[in-house]
Amino acid sequence: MAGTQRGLLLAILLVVAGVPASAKDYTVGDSSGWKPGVDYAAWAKGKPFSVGDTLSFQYDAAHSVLEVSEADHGACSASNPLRSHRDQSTTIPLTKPGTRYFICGAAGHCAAGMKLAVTVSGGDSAPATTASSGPTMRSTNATPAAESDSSASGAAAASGARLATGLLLGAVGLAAMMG
Ligand SMILES: [Cu+2]
Repeated sequence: MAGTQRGLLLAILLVVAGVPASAKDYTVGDSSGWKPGVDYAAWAKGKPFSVGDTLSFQYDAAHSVLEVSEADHGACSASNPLRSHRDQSTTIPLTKPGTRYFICGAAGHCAAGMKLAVTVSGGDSAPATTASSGPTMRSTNATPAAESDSSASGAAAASGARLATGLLLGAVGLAAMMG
């Protein structure tokens, strides 16, 4: 009985600690989208961007999304983007902690407000939690499947749910062995 309770507690802890609470998709500027005249600093302020979330930029053909360095973000320089997107509907997966910077590449648009800095918090990342769970977890067949799911693509929400299921199955198996 005590072993079962301990196992259940472990299962709950694994799910809570190992999975980003729920992956969110943030539409940049909300209903305004990505265009001049919107205060994206105000939009971003207070939003709890986390690893596993995504940014969705919606814009027309006059605009673009350039991911740039902090310096280029500050200077509105579009000459050396890290990545550029022009598909008018751009989804950016937030895959690791840190600050990311985006501007529009059209002349004058960054100065007109099309600049965004997003600070992504990591919390306890799922891979680290899985790796530190020890050999018992790895001996179950649920865990490798979940790991390959989570690294396979940007479908973070779907794989996060599968990862949660995998962790839960692994923890239940562990609880059974401990009980
Ligand atoms: Cu623009």
